[in-house]
Formats: sequence, C-alpha cells, structure tokens
Amino acid sequence: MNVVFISPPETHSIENSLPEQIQQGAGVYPKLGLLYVAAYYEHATGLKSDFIDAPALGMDYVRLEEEIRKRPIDVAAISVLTFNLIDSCKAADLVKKHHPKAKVVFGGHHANYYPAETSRLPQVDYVLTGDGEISFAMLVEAIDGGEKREELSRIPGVSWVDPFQENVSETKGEAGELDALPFPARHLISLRNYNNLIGASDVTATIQSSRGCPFACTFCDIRRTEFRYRSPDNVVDEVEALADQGIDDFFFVDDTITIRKKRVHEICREIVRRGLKVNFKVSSRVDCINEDLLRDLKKAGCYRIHYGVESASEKSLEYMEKGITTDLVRKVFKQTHKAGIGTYAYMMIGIPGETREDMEKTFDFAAELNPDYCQFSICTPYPKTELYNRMLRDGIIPFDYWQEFAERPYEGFKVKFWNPDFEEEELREIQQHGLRRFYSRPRFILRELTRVRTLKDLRRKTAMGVNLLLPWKKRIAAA
Ligand code: B12
Ligand code: SF4
Repeated sequence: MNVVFISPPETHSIENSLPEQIQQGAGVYPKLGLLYVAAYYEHATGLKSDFIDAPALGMDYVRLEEEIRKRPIDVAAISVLTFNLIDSCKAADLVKKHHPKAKVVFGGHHANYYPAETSRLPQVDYVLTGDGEISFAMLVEAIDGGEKREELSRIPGVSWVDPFQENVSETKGEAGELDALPFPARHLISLRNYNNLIGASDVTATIQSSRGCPFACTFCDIRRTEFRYRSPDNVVDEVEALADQGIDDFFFVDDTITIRKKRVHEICREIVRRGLKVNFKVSSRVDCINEDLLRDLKKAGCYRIHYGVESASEKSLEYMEKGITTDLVRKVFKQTHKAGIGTYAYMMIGIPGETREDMEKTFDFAAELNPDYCQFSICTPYPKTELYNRMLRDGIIPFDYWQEFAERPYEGFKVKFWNPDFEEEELREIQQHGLRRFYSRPRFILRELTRVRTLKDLRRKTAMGVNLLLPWKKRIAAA
C-alpha cells in the first residue's frame, strides 16, 4: 500500500481571533498528530510511508499537485482542524484528481466534532475520530483487504458514507498505553524546515508528553478530557534522541503539562541527570505550578512558560469557568520571573458582558505582569465548545453557523465573534490598540533586540513589529 500523509498549504485558513499576519510570521511546527499516526503505521506494518508537509516546504498548490501527481497513492491521510478544512478538502481533491481510486482519510479535531458531516464530504472516504494511531493502521489493512464491511466496522472511531450504507461510529480511537507508542515519525520530515520566531534556536521540535486536560474552561474543546501521560523516562528518551541529532529547542505541546507535578519534577531531574543541554517551553495553568517546580524546570532548561491568564476581570474569569484569580496570576508571574523563566500570557478581549473599560484593564494587567510576550485574542466561540453552546442557548448566537460550515464548507467563510455589544471592526481596533500598547513599550523592544539571532530573524521580527503598529487592514507580509 502506498500511504501518504499530507499537510496542505495554509492559504485558505479561516482568519480567527489572532491577526493573520501575526500567525503567518510566527513560524512552522511539525504536525505531531500525523507524525504519530505515521510512526504507528510504519511500526505496525513494517512498511514505509511518505509525508508531504506543504507549509514547512513552502509549497503552494501548484507544487503540491505536482508532488501528488508524480507518486503512487493508495491512501492519503490528512489532519483536519476546522480552521484548515478548506485547505484539507483542496488537497483531497488533488489526490482524487490524479488517483481516482485512492482512499482519502480525514482525522484530527474537526473530524472528531463532525464525523458524520465530514464523512459526507465528496472528497472524503473515511473519517477516524480520537487517537488515530491504532485505528489508522487497522483501516489501511481493511482497505488493502478489499474494504469488507465487517472488518471496517470493527475499527474504533471509523465513519464512512457510501451509496449503500452510512456508518458513523459512536466510539473513538484510543492509543492505549502512551509509552508503548513509537516516537513520531520525524525521519519522514526534515527537522531543519521547522522553526519558531520566538523559540530559543533556529530549529524547534515539538514533543507531547501528555494528552488531555480535566479543567473546565468553557472556550476550550479539550475541557474535561481525561489526562493521560507518558512516563518521565519515555519522555526523556525522546528528548535525548532529538538532542543526539543536534536539536536543542523544544516546545512541549501538552495542554497542561504540570497537572501531575511529581511527573514533571522527574522529567526535569532526568534531563539534568543525563546531562542533556536543551531548552524548552511548556504551557501551564497558574494553579498547577509552585516555586519548587519552577526551580526544577529552570535547571532542566525551561526558558518560557505559557500561561492562560485570559482577563483582568474576575467576572469574565468566572464566565469562562477558568477557575483562577488575578491575585494568583500576579503571584505566579512574579515567582516565574524570579526563577529566571520567561512568560507568555494568553489573554482575551471581547468576552460577552465585557465593557471597553474591562478590556483596558486587561491591557493594564498585561503591562503590570510584564510577560515576554502577550496575545490578546478576541473571544471566539469555537465549534462544539461549552462557550459556543452557551451563547447559542443564550440567543447571542442566532443559529449554529459552525454546523452549516461543517456540512457545506466554502471558501471565504468568516469566523464571527458574536459579541452582543461590539462590532467586529471595533473589536479588531481595540485588539490592535492593546497589541500596540504592549509591544511598543521600550522595555519590550530593547529586550527583543538583544534576542535577534540572524538577519532573517531580524527581518521577520521587523515585519511583525510593523504589522503590530499599523492599522489592522494595512498589514504587510512577513519576510
Ligand atoms: C500546538 C498547537 C498549536 C501550535 C502548533 C500547531 C501545529 N502545527 O502543530 C500553534 C500555536 C501554531 C497552533 C495554532 C493554532 N491552533 Co492549535 N493547538 C495546538 C495543540 C495545543 C496541540 C496540537 C498537537 O500537536 N497535538 C498533539 C497531537 C499528537 O494530537 P492531535 O493533533 O490531536 O493528533 C491525534 C488525533 O487528533 C488524531 N489525528 C490527528 N490528525 C489525524 C489525521 C488522520 C488521518 C488520522 C487518522 C488521525 C489524526 O491522531 C493523533 C494521534 O493520536 C492543540 C490542542 C491539542 N491537544 O491537540 C491546539 C488546537 C489543535 N489548536 C486549535 C486552534 C483553534 C488553533 C488556532 C486556530 C489558534 C489561533 N487562535 O490562532 C491556530 C490555527 C493553526 C492552523 N494554521 O491551522 C484548536 C483546534 C480546534 C478546532 N476545532 O479545530 C485546538 C484543539 C486547541 C483548542 N483547545 O481549542 N496550535
Ligand atoms: S486549562 Fe487549558 S487545556 Fe485545560 S481546559 Fe483550560 S484552556 Fe483547555
């Protein structure tokens, strides 16, 4: 079987809560989900597969089509977020155009939320929900064996639609023991093609040490999912394998890595014990960290923690069921900086019920916390989140517009913020004003200049800086 994993160009991404130019200039990360699925497939079958990561290779649709045309394809696997659904469909169309008999398999977050709608899309043959590792290997085997219905039905999380049957699985794929999974198939990509503007090195690798998060933030679709985790040794084995290839900068993409502090202590101590000289950043909640852990993280090479701060308004924090207070945020930012670790604050404006004054307080709060970087997203009810459902119930959102998009995706679809008191234009202007306020502080600019690594870095940072200072409609392309 000729299996190819495809990450399509990001030319039709839905512009969301962050200005597009900021996202575009930020760099490219390896697609860990697809790499995990590929690794398991190769491991389970002993066969080779192929990986086309268009964004990392700077590939447009013309080049992608050529790559698709020139190779044999029996199965094409694509990872779908709601935000790249259009690009995923376009890539699938190209596969069907040149290989009409090939099977297209969609998995990933969008497929998880809309399995039936996704499997009804004309260019999709199968949808797999949940962890894709085991179920994808089973599916390829079933396709190879002639797509017998009873064999297909045994695959957890599989959905398909054909003229005779519509099968939408109620189950989800499960990866089982995470330590038993092979490490992501990074041999299929060139790690040198990945970097991040605010990383510590020219190449950044992503690692996932745990999956899921039990907290209840209403805007997040990971909310209240089981926390599953790898053992410290298994995690550090992967870090070491990458360090041996000369990679020294890591982004742990775990939703909240510090849910079990003891495990993180052990990961840090193991990194130190093995003498690995690495740098890494993690995401945490302010109520899942303490000074002891900060000390160990610093010793192991942690240079930045991304915290969900969201808002300076206690009322908004409650509305979002964030479960933290601004006092705790203040305390933890001080502790983190004292430990010598940088910070990134995720903040939000335009939360239903917020006034302009509340938003200004959030900007003041950002300046007071003084993180290295700060993001002011416009509160966006993402598909199938509790926030979205609540806004539908409260009548703030008049109809299920994500559902319509999932059923009939079309180019030019625009995300809506559905704020009862502010127009989109106003929120974009306020966001711009907040970003300008934060990023034009001399303190920030000086600190950033000392961190420029290369001329290319300087060009990208300058383009992004200019974009932040320009009105949002006049931004320039990042170099
Ligand atoms: C790291 C991350 C980022 C990074 C890097 C993204 C990247 N290129 O890897 C950055 C910061 C760039 C980013 C950006 C954005 N992100 Co993001 N991101 C994440 C995060 C935290 C981890 C992703 C990851 O690597 N997971 C690890 C892998 C192993 O898990 P996985 O991808 O889910 O894959 C498994 C299964 O889903 C499945 N699977 C996945 N793909 C496929 C494909 C096939 C064929 C099969 C069979 C199975 C399968 O099998 C995999 C292994 O079990 C997730 C949250 C999460 N827990 O996943 C959010 C998340 C994916 N992001 C999200 C969003 C909204 C965004 C942004 C739109 C945010 C913004 N405001 O700008 C942008 C859009 C980016 C884009 N261009 O599309 C949402 C998506 C929601 C949705 N309905 O689509 C998530 C779920 C966060 C959330 N809680 O809401 N993101
Ligand atoms: S803590 Fe983070 S990952 Fe967990 S529910 Fe809240 S936003 Fe989602």
